[in-house]
Amino acid sequence: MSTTELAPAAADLLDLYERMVLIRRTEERLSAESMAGSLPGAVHLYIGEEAVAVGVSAHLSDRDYATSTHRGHGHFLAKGGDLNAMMAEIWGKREGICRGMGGSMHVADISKGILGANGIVGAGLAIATGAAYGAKLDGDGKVAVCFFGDGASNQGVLMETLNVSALWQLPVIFVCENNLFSEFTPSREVTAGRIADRARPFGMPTLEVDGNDVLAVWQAAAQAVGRARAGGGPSFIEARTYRIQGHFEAESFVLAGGRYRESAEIEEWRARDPIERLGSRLLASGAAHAAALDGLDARIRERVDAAVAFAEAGQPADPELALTLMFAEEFDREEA
Ligand SMILES: Cc1ncc(C[n+]2csc(CCOP(=O)(O)OP(=O)(O)O)c2C)c(N)n1
Repeated sequence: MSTTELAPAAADLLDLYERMVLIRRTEERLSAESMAGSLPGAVHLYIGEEAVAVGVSAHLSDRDYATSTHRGHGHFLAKGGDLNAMMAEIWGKREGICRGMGGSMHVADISKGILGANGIVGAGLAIATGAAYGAKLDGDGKVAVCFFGDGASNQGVLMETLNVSALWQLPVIFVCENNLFSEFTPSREVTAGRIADRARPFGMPTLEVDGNDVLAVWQAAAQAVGRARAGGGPSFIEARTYRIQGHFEAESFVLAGGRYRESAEIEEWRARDPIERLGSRLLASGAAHAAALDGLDARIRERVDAAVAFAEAGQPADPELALTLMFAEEFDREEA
C-alpha cells in the first residue's frame, strides 16, 4: 500500500502532539506515584509508544470501537477517554470510569467505543473482531481497531481472527505494537518470522511502519480505516516501537538485580522519541513556536495534577458491586 499522498492538516498536527504529551505526562506521573507506593496495584506504562495509539485514534470517532491491552492508558486517552475518570479508576475509587472495580488494566468507556484494556494477552483480538462483525451486520460504517503486542501476536486467537475477518470482510484494523519485548523476554527469542507476514496469506493489506513516527502511523491508519469504512475489509499494521519503561513499574523489585536489556538500547530508542520528533517538525516548519509548545506542556501538567487530586479525593470502591457487576442482568438493573 502506498501512504505518501496522505498528510494531516497543520491544526491536526498540533492535536496529535497534544495527545501524545497528555499520555506522556500522565504516565510519568503514574510512574512516580507507583514508585512512591500510592497506587493500589501495578501499572504498565506506554511511555515511548504514544505515537501508535494517537496516530491511529485520530481517525476514529466515539462511535468506532477500540480494544486495548494491559498497557492501556494511552489507548484510553487517545480514544478520548476522560483523564479524571481514568485516574480515579487507577486509584480504585467510586468516581472511576468503572467505579473503581477494574483498575489500571481494565479502563473502559463503552459510550466512547473504548471496549476496555485487558489483562488477558490477545483477548482484545476477539473482542474487536466481534465488534466489527456487529458493525458489519448493522451496516452503520463503524470500524473496530485492535491494539495488541508482539507477544499477543503469538497467541492462537490471532489466526482465528485474521481468518474470520478476512473471510467475512469485517471492518477491523489489527494494530500490532511491536515493542520488542514480552515481559522480560526479547521478541526475537519467542517470535518466528515477521509479524506482519502473519496477515499476508489471508490476502489482507498489510503495512509495516515506524511506530515512533506519528505521521507514518497516521498515514497507515488513514488508509486502513478508510478501507474498512468503505466496506473494503480488514487491514493489518505492524508498528515498530519500544517500551522505554519496564514491563511494569517497580519491576526492579521482582528482577532483584537481574537484567534483560542494556541501557544503551534504551538510550538508542530515547533518541527516537515520538514527541520530540513531532515537536522538532512543528518548530522547523513554523507550525508552532517553542513558547506555544511550552505553554501546552504546562497546561497538561496542570490537568494531570488536577486529575491526581480528583482521584485522591474520591471514595473507595464499593465492595458490594464486586458481585452485582459481574452479570449483565444485574448490571442492567443497576444502570436503570
Ligand atoms: C493469556 C496470557 N498469557 C500470559 C499472560 C502474562 N503476561 C502479561 S503481559 C505479557 C507480555 C505481553 O507482551 P506483549 O503482547 O508484547 O505486550 P507488551 O507488554 O509488550 O505491551 C504476558 C506474557 C497474560 N496476562 N495472559
